[in-house]
Amino acid sequence: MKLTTLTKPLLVACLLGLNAIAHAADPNAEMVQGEVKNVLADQGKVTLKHGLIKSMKMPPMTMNYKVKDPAMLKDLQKGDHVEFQLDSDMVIEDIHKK
Ligand SMILES: [Cu+2]
Repeated sequence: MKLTTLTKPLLVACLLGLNAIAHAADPNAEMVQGEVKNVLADQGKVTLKHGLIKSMKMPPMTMNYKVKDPAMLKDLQKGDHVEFQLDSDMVIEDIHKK
């Protein structure tokens, strides 16, 4: 899709708005079980094979997730079993090994 000069600023404004809503780890947020398939440190992302995420209505799958802080990736490696929490933008706000 080609973005017009009108939709571009709107899209940027929308993304900024979503960022403003992102907040600290919610103690009530769903803990999701997963397995690290890859660590994409240069992209600030991690590839996770995850179980059902009820709150997002997402079935089990393998996908890339962005982490809130790239430092969260430093102790993770392929094969690690983890638990993680997502914020409303589907960014990992908390992840740790089980
Ligand atoms: Cu997924």
